[in-house]
Amino acid sequence: MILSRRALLKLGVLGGALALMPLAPSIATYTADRPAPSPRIPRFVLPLAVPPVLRPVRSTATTDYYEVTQREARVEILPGLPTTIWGYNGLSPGPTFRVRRGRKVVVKQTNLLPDGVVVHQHGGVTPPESDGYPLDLIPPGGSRTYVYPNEHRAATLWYHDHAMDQTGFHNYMGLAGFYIVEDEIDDRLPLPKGAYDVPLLLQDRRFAADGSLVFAPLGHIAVDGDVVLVNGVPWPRFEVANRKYRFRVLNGSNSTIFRLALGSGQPLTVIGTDGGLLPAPVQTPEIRLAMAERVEVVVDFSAYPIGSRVVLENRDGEGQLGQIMRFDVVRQEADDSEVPETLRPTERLSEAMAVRTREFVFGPRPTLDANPPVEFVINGQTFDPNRIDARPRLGDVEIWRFRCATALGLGGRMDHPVHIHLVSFQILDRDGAKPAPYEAGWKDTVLVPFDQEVRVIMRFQGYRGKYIMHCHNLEHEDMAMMTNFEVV
Ligand SMILES: [Cu+2]
Repeated sequence: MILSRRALLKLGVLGGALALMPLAPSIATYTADRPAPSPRIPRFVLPLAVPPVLRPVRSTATTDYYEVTQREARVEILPGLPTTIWGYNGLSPGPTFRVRRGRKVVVKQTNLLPDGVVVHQHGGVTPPESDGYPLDLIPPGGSRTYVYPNEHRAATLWYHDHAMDQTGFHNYMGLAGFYIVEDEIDDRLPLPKGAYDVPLLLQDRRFAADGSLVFAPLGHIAVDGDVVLVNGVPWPRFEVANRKYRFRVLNGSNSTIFRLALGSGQPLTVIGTDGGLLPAPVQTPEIRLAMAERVEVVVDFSAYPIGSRVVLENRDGEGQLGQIMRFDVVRQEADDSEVPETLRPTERLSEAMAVRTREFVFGPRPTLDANPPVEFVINGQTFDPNRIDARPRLGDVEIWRFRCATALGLGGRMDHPVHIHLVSFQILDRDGAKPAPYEAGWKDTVLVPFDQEVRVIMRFQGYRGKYIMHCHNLEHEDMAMMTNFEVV
């Protein structure tokens, strides 16, 4: 059994004094110190992998049934070195769900891992019993059936582990995959489809000399890797035709924010956000993508001669973290796809529709009980499964205002990507100013920078019941930066 990080803190075994501790029999290393650099490997050599689409085990007129087994697997991520991962069906990323809006999906998840797990469909409108509440653990050897009505408009959702106190480690070990909802509005648009519609899961990781994963939640504040993985492949190259591609980009890192840009200087054409297509495409030179956020972009490679190489950069990354992957334009192809001027009609929620405003202040708070001496709190409190901090009524529109607390300079620059389960929201403003145009669509996760106040507006619809809101820096989340709300 793996002790939770908070339990270890209470026992006083974590902190600077602890150098190395094997976590769950020798599958990975947990270190409280700054670890050695990962083995150096050449970039842009390995081909991009695209996760396989999962097929249902059976289907009826209304429902598709799937089965997934969570298990350990030994894979080759760094050339010539074995890495133990935890994967859905032994894969990381897990297999991709591609489902239809309105068609019910039932997933039987079986846990063959040594630790209790929870599956959350991130961004979904899901009944509370299937939403993946952190305490609804599937024990080792057990299984649980999740029911997804798929009432969500077409969007790039994802599924990942959400186990209490262990979400960071479980995700780091590989428990994440795409869940793509499709509908007739998306079908009718002439956007790139099929092999030209490619999901890209971005993650940073750290490896020991023997290839095993190194999990280093420095001061329980952040896990920062020194290898960038795209769909589980370090710095891949992707051979493309000189035509348009749709990329569904997900930041699946524990704690790392990316700032995406093309090395060629070509702007990115943003067509969608967390919750689906924008009303109209937006051009932008770069995109800040925090943990759990998704952005859909179209890149037109017809601007480049055959033989061109275009690097997807991370403008926030130093050294080799400044590069993510490379597109090699290798062949000529006809292109009948287009980016239309209007994508999807979107209802704008206005302040006048809101019946109330709630305020949430994200910690840290100083404490003498932990090392480093901070607690990760929301409105001054760590998570308590029995405490409900907000009770919005079904159908109501509310404004939630987010800001960060700074305490004694501790975590003075700590940003928090805030994720609200069940609902999609729109960003009203950042410090009173409109958000970037590429953030103007439906969202379920919003970055709240340490020095900024962010207001979001949403309608509580779908289901009554208990859901959570939390920081999606998974280390903060595991330090109990979560709160319950109940839709009544
Ligand atoms: Cu946080």
